[in-house]
Amino acid sequence: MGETITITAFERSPDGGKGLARDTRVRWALEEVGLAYAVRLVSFRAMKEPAHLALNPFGQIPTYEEGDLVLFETGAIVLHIATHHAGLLPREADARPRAIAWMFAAVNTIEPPILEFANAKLLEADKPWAAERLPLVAGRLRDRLKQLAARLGDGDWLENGFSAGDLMMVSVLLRLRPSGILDEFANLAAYVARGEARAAYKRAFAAQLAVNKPAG
Ligand code: GTB
Repeated sequence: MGETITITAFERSPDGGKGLARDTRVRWALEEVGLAYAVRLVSFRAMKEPAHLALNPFGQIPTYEEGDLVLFETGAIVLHIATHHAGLLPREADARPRAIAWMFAAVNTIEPPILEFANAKLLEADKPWAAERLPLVAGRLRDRLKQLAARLGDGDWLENGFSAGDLMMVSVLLRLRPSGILDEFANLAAYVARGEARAAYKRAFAAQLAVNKPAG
């Protein structure tokens, strides 16, 4: 460790800097543990060129470089940061893998139905079957959110104290806010707001917004 950390992010994010692109969760993790980082901005075209494909075979952002280490996949990047720096994973033998389980739950159980829902609304809206499919997809998403909301209950975080599991889960849930579905689950909406209220999240959000701010 001690090497310069460089991540990649959209030169121009399609959301205009609302924090929905996945570099935000990596910036947030770095801010939580107090690590400085550099950002290399890439265009959509550059992401598909060999230099970037060498960093991420899927031609996506974010990537993470630290000395000889090159990583892609935000779950792996956040886990790497959390493993090497205090503040994002509990030290207790059983609490640590449980926090990591929530990271996997975020990307493997909650994010897929959110993406399916987003795709159904945005990419498939003009298909003749769209009106029939959307309620099915929304129903599957609500089922998962209901389960998550039941587990969270009136807790502040998913386990005892904020962890990388919460960082990933809040980041994943944030994408739902514009749809209104998040607000159907009052405790999940409050949970996301708690994440956004953290000083480290605010710094991460501000940094990605600064990239996307219109000139002038
Ligand atoms: N599983 C990977 C990870 O977690 O790292 C997924 C990475 C990923 O989807 N990257 C997206 C990307 O590079 C950016 S975040 N897309 C370009 C491409 O595939 O060509 C996804 C994203 C983009 C924009 C918004 N937005 O504007 O609202 C939200 C989310």
